[in-house]
Amino acid sequence: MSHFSNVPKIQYEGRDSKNPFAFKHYNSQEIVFGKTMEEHLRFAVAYWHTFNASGADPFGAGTAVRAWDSLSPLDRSKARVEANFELLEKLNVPFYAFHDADIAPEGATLAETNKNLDVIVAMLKDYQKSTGKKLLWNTVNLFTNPRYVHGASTTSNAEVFAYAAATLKKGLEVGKELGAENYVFWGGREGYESLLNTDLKLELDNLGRFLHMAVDYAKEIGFDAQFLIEPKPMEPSKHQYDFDSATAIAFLQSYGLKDKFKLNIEANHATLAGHTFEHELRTARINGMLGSIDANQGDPLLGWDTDEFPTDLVTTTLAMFEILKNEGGIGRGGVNFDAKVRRSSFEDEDLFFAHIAGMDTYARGLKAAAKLIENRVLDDIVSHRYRSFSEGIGADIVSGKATLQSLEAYVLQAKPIRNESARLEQIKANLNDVIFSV
Ligand code: XLS
Ligand code: CA
Ligand code: CA
Repeated sequence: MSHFSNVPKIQYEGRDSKNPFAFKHYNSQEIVFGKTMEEHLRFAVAYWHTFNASGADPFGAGTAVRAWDSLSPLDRSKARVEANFELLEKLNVPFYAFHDADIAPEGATLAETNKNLDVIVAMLKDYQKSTGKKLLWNTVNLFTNPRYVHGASTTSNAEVFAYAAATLKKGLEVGKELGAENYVFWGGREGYESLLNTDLKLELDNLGRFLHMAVDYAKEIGFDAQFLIEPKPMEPSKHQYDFDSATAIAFLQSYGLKDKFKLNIEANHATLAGHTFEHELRTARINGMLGSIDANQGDPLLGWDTDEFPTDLVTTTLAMFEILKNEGGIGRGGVNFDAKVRRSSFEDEDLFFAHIAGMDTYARGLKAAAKLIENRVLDDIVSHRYRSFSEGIGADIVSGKATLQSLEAYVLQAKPIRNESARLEQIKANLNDVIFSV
């Protein structure tokens, strides 16, 4: 059954097209920097925002009008499966991503929940087979149900830890059944509100235990997805343990998990942490931990996680720069649109216009990033800026030959220090020229 009969298959028509149902920049088979756009970008649709979100906010009810609204819970889940594959097909998006709670209704018991999941997972599997679409990642929702009031693996209640672990077990089985490329851990309630009543050490140790259990069980059942931690500093918790890339990497290292995980970096979470998206990506990349991205953007005037579709060309260019510089590019990861249409964009067509906008913005970012690298626009600036470390005293520092004594002796006989301008305004203008030339 068609859920979006008004929407045609979206094709690439080029930058001069006036057709709103067309890509102006995303041309899946076009070769950029040695690979097709499709291979570089590995786009995914986020189930929760696209098929479950209603547009409700803390001050008002949902506005979205969807064909499945009036159905019973299980039928609604089935209709969303059909809608998912129709949308993926029409948008030419190869992947999707979900939480367990997005795809099937939660039952009164774990057994009932798992039974509902089995029905929908079987349906998803059939659709994957007939359409060739794939699961970029799945995860389990350990934050919506009131049982997670004190956290999931970092709760003060061992019964809740057990429930979360049982839910995770099923999530890994579902991921295996559907051939997920990755499995995501986002710790929405893994954090604390006040240290006055918190055993910080026990909570962090338990988080480590939980992740080790996941690694062990995945190995046991032969689920070979890449495991990803998704950092976020706050919201819903006041302080979340996977605060940002650097914090998550240090945690994984301390708990002996670094070689089992990579990071899923979300743009809006980076800004909530007081960083740019490219800062988070660069930190992950230079540590060999860049796994996948959640492509969205926040609103600079609002301090919360608005999950807007990405339309900022500077950000997508710098994000794609990091991905192109990453060994193996995005690898098994992808560009997942963890983004929701605005409350005022409540019609079905908006789901398509929003994804077209995001895909075109990433396609342009990819082209601009490739040009930045091919023309060594930033690389030459950076290597010139740090050239003092390639010769003389700088080379001695980098090679480890220099000591405090040798550096003191050098300074005592050296000429006065001469610094150079960083030329940032000029560089930003060059960046604009590259972005607007593609
Ligand atoms: C919420 C997160 C969440 C994760 C998956 O802010 O972005 O949706 O991506 O649990
Ligand atoms: Ca996310
Ligand atoms: Ca978010």
